[in-house]
Amino acid sequence: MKPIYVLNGPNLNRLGKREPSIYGTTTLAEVEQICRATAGDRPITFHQTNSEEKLIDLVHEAIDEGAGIIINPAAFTFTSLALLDALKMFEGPVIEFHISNIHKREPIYHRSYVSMRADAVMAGLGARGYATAVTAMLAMLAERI
Ligand code: CA2
Repeated sequence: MKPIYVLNGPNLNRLGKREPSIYGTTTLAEVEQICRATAGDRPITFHQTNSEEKLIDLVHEAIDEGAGIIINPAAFTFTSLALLDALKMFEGPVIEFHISNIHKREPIYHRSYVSMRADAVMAGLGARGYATAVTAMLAMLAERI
């Protein structure tokens, strides 16, 4: 069975350690456990990188090996046409995920390039919302069979 790729962009390795009022106290290691527990038999390929190049390489890997992508692109959401181009090459479902509600924040956080490809966009559910994203992805994959 092909895995769901859960990809996380820059600074999310600090999750749970900084700005708990915005991002909460759950760490990225805990997020990974939550995703795996929620996915059941469906494998999860989980990564975080601070590098735009590495994030694009991971999307390329998912193009060859992944069933679906859940991506929290962090700041690359608002800057990276290269990431958008890579995601456009992926044929399966894509969920754009943000821990915080980006639309409640400053205007620079309102225009997402990734949303131009994403099949669904989730924001503001906190770190535990990753479980909701995995559940939604499982349903999206089941509908495709
Ligand atoms: O809410 C989200 O998930 C974000 O994608 C997180 C990004 C931010 O640039 C987006 O606007 C929204 C990254 C925020 C900075 O990273 C931190 C991670 C943990 C703790 C503090 C900051």
